[in-house]
Amino acid sequence: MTTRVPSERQMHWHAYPFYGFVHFGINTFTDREWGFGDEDPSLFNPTHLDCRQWARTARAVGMKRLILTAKHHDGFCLWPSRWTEHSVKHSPWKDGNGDVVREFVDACAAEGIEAGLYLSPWDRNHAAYGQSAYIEYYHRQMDELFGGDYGKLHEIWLDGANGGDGWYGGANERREIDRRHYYDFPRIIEKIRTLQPDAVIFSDAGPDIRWIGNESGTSEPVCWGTMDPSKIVIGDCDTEYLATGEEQGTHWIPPEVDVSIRPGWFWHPYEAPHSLQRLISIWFTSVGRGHGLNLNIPPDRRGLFAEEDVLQLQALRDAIAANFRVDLAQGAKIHDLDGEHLTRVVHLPPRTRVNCLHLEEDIADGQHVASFEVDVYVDGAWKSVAKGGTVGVRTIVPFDTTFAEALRVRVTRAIGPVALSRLSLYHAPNVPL
Ligand code: FUL
Repeated sequence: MTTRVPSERQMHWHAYPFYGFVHFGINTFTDREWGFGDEDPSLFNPTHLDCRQWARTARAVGMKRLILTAKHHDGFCLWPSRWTEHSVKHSPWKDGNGDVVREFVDACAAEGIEAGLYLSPWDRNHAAYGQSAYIEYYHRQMDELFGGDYGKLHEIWLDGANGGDGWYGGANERREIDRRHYYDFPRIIEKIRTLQPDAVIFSDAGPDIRWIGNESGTSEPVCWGTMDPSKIVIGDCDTEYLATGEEQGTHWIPPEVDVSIRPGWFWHPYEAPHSLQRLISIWFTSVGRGHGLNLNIPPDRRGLFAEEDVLQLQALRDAIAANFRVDLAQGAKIHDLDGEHLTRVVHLPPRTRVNCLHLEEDIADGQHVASFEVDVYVDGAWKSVAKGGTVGVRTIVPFDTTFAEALRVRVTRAIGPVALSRLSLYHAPNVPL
């Protein structure tokens, strides 16, 4: 079987492209983004931790999944791991008897959303980091988290960062690793497959989903779900390659856009959520291009999503819903023209206002459209309104509002037979500026 088409696991992931990241941990209390690893666990003390509020918010805004940082680079564990003292068990929260991961997975289950976990390979607390003993420690932690005690997980997030310096059990030094071999990612991936066969695995190079190559929520109009993972070293990769994928790539490894609702990944008292306009733009360059949108909402020191973040998420949900209320192509007369590639024409009532086109390819056999153009028929002539790149799972193309009596999509280059499975047309009030 060819690997240039999505697996069942990936098809499930494609069906639910909007989900949330939850960066929470010792950094929430120290006001840092990358904790050094020497933080005192007693600093971890959320006053009103309520994972149910996270999950309820996520469900209400249409997110299908949440992914929690069980351990970030500082090494502090949000569950009482047997294998380290650097965890919630030495915090005042619930007198050291609490388990955030447990509360998190229970809350997701109660709200009917999927749970995923981030377990940072880089660990600035662990004395053996850089040696093989640390890798065994990482595997023991995977056994704890993924082995079944916390139920079924749907996404495992493998981070590639490594900044070198750290506390490392008091050594307080720089530790460079061989990024190509040290973690032995193939072994880690094999273990996750065994323990959590339904989970999609994220890393720079997949195996199921890849990084888009930036953390600002942007993407390129030409982006292939296919790539060649052997060209990527996790944590040291060509971000331009990740952004476009590769037309003739050997594997289907579609991108996830990970971005925070605020400037930082962790909560900081002086930061505020992005504007609604920016969030709308992010939605269009992620979900609107067929990618996953993993939107981070950092709980505050109470252990709650901040009110202003929740309001912004609701505003985003409403803005997007308003866009796609009426499909103007529904019930319209549509015909295809023969030619080297497909041209599809949609006939509209005179003076129909349009500004947004939604296309999808049937990806069961992979994606084939490499470029297309969009024209409208108005005042007796065809007028070009947009040029597009790949279509794939989904591409939603906003353009300047115009009257149209007809609209046509001309595929201008394709790498295989084109099967457009959806063409919808909107007059959307909330498009990127
Ligand atoms: C990066 C990390 O270094 C950031 O802190 C954050 O967790 C982001 C999602 O991934 O690699």
